[in-house]
Amino acid sequence: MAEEVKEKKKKELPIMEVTTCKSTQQMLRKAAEDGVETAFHRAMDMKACPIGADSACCKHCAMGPCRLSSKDPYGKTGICGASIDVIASRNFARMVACGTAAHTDHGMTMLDVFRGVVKGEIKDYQIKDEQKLFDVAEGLGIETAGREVKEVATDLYHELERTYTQVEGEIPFANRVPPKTLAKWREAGIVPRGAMREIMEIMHRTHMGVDQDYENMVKQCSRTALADGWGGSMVATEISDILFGTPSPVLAGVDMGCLDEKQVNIIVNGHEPNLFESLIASVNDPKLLEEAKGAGAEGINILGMCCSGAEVLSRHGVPHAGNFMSTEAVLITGAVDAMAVDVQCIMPALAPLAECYGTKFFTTNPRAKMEGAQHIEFEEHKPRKCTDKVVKEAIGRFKNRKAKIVIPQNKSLGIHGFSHEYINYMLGGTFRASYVPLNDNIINGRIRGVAGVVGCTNPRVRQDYVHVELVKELIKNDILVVQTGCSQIALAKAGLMKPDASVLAGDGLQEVCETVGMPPVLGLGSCVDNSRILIACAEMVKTGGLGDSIADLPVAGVAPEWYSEKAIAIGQYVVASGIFTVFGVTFPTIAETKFHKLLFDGLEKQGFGKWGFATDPYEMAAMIIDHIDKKREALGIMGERERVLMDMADRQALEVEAGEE
Ligand code: NFS
Ligand code: SF4
Repeated sequence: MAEEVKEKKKKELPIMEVTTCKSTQQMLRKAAEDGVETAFHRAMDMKACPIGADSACCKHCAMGPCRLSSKDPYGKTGICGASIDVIASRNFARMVACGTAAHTDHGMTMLDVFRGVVKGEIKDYQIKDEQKLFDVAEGLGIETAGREVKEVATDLYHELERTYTQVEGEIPFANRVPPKTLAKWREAGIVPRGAMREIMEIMHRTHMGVDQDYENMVKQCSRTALADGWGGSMVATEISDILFGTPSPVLAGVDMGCLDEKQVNIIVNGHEPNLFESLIASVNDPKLLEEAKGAGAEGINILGMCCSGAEVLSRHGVPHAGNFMSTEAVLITGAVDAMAVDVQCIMPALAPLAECYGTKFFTTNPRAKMEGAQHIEFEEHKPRKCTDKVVKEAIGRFKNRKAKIVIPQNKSLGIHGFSHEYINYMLGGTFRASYVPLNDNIINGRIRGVAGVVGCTNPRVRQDYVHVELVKELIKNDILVVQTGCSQIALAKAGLMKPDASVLAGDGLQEVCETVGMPPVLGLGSCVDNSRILIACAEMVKTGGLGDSIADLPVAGVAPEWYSEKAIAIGQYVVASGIFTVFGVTFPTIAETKFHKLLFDGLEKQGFGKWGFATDPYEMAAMIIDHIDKKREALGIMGERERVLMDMADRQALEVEAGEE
């Protein structure tokens, strides 16, 4: 054992190569001193399985597991006779199903809270945004004139529940889809029924011996993924806005410098805003504040991580400590008194790591327990019971801090909280809120197009590097960038959420940003808030001048450092909605296969979007710019636009800069 440890120490983690996040770099150096390891270390020690990476293996039954050859994918089949296309499409479908399940279960939880509030059973949350409640209800054809909030909310609850449960017919928000896009879906038979039904069907179809046709399987992937994007995720966003408030721009700090040694530091890591909202109430309780002061603290400092962090950052300006690949690093500061987690993207490594630093670590959701963590169940009916306990435990740890505390002094202030409603208002003004100015600026070429840059970070690529370089390249080429999730946090740390970051934009985009006073990169919130991007796209089509379906728009999506199955579900609904979507890191297909060609080419020919893949940020940018120009060309708005790409000298200068420290 001791020898094994020594063995590991010999292989030193090349810190500068694995992350560009300054705080994470500093904490990785501390990790070496403290003798702890992180996912970066484990990724160095464990090579990704090449057959798995190509999705060329199947363990769906006990005749297998079977593995095909990546080099000669059609050279053999599984024992049952499954070809590479059957195996890879089935694996892909299960990723879509799992990602969709994650988002829709979260959305349904929000809807459960909403129902409890409407019925008066849950008293700790209220309907905060009545205007939004009425807007959403009206959009779904629910009568609002002269009716009480409670009546409208009850109808809305019942209507939205169909998103999950209905066994036939189209989900409610299908009515937000531009008519031509919806017609395309109807023609292909992919308008989703309830998410439960679609996920069930995928699980059935991916069982051995059911759907053995990759094209048919991809249809069900689209249908299920659409039940996420225009269903579960959209409901999560809309209901969270109704309950907790629709975001509008707010100045907030991001990065580990937001930790404060003199205060009790509590981090929430996860995805469901209700836990966070209750913690906010707890830390504002004078009794608990008194208790913290009694323990010698100046106050209680709460910070977010990952996606629920991105939501409260957007809604309330709560500081954010970092993205997915910093969740371990932040514990290494020793400054975190308690970390409470709920669901999704919580590394199992966190509990033992927290123990090394004496940080109290709590799971809170009945769905997500963890060995080595203390479970304090969060109940929607008595949310404060859980979050008050977390605060008290954190105060206890503050009093008995033993770990050495090192807080990286990096903190970026930026503007967050751009909802699709706010974009409307910001560009159009109070009295003529609309997307007309956005469309006009795209048509006149000041804005070349819009890219949604979203998704995770992944220890297989240099943390934040691809996000940041890609976004810089895009805005330089006058592409307005909208962001969510861990990607938004990467760019916030890099300082691009400030209005004065518009100096990095091309002349056209810069002019628009300066006129409106907005940054060239707009943070929209968490990953379920990608639904805000869909709604914005639908608005752009409705506003006119940019074609009559989402597939006509000069827009693109990209998840440059993705890791999660949720990302695959998102990618598939973005593609099915008509948008070109580029992924980095790795892609679970083999390029010469029919299944791959369908995803990367065939779908576009059928009138949908398509997938793209690249690992280099400049290559990604070039692909996106080309695609946007192709769409502009087709719309007849190309004008005199020209591409400004980094030349070789620029890139070499950059690499030198990155290599030194
Ligand atoms: Ni999205 Fe959020 Fe981050 Fe990726 Fe995970 S936190 S839901 S999955 S890693 S962006
Ligand atoms: Fe092998 Fe077919 Fe069973 Fe998969 S379903 S493990 S390919 S025999």
